[in-house]
Amino acid sequence: MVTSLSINPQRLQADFNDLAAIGATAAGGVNRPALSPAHLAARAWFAAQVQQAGLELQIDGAGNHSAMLCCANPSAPTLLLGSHLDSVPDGGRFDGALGVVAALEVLRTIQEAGLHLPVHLEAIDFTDEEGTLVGFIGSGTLTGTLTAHDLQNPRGGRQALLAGLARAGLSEDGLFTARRDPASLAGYLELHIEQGPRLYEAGVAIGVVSGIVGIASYRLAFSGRANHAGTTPMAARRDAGLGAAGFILAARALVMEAFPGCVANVGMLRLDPGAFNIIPGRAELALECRAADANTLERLQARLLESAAQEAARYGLALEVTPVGRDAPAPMSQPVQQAILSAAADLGLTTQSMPSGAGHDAQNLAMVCPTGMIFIPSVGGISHSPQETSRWEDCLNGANVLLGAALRLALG
Ligand code: HGY
Ligand code: MN
Ligand code: MN
Repeated sequence: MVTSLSINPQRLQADFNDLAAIGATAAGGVNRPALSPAHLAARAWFAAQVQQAGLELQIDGAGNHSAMLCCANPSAPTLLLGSHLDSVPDGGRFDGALGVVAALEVLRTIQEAGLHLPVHLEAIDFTDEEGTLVGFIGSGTLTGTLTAHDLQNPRGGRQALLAGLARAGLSEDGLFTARRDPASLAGYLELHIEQGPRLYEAGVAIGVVSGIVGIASYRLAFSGRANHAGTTPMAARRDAGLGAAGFILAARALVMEAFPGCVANVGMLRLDPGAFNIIPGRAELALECRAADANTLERLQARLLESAAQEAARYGLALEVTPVGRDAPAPMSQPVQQAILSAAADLGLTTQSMPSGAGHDAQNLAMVCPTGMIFIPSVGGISHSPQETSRWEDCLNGANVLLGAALRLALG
């Protein structure tokens, strides 16, 4: 077993720091929404790193960028390692980026060691993991879980999607050429920060992900009547803002009382026309809810929409509900989890099996090939924020576990 191999820490850190400077924000994070100029600059940087490493660069119809380390057998399957270079608006430096630079570093380490594996290795950066545009464009098209219908009314709006595709030189039809034959995939491994507090609080080095939550997204709109804020009696108002406010509080109460382990979030609220002296006639909300299994997610979605309808009725409002995305929950492969556990044990690292409350490209890859995720601690559990950070020692441990698990899966 090739257990003496380890990644080059200086090279990984140099890559990570160079990448963190692309789309860097004054607050210490990154702002690289999918297919934005900053994201495309990050991809150009990645492409240059791939070529500088003497690896083959591959870009598919969905814009997924890959480094390829091919084995001697052209018809061998491919073991995918990777994550995503796009970020949420004003996000952190580690979410996605760590997994991509670690995957590239694993390929370089194996190439330098002159190891000849029976599978191709691929380090991939998936398009739009964060759902700024649609959600999982890259992994969804590669696995066939994303359809043309999903592009008609996406989370980020159709115009933003079309603008992003144009900026990146991609086409809607071209996206679907990224589809892979599942038989061509030996598996998928992703290193990622936990984005929650559990590993950090428990003092555990490595999280072995057991499963990834399902996510359902909706755009809600409460409609009442815009009117004069000064002359309209309080009892005579049809204030859309009240429907929104009532729903946000009711959603929180519902999840905390009846759906332990689940979450619901209203991450965007817009009141129109939006003036001091006009009663809002319309309130638009971005709603997302998450659950570890499909049945619970179905029940949660239904109860939340019921609650929204009750708040609309309470304040004499109309309610429009538009589904804008749904990603199924996914269990992780037992053999891949075992490979991660063995790789961590070889390094004397503590491990903890845990579900992922965050969505990941791995939940799509799990539909078509053996898939697993490696978590490392997030300091204070903070993520999707410029304050997101992880200790560098943990990042190195994660990259070496990624290397060890990849070798186990490749060599069997
Ligand atoms: O939203 C998520 O859970 C992930 O960070 N994309
Ligand atoms: Mn991520
Ligand atoms: Mn994220």
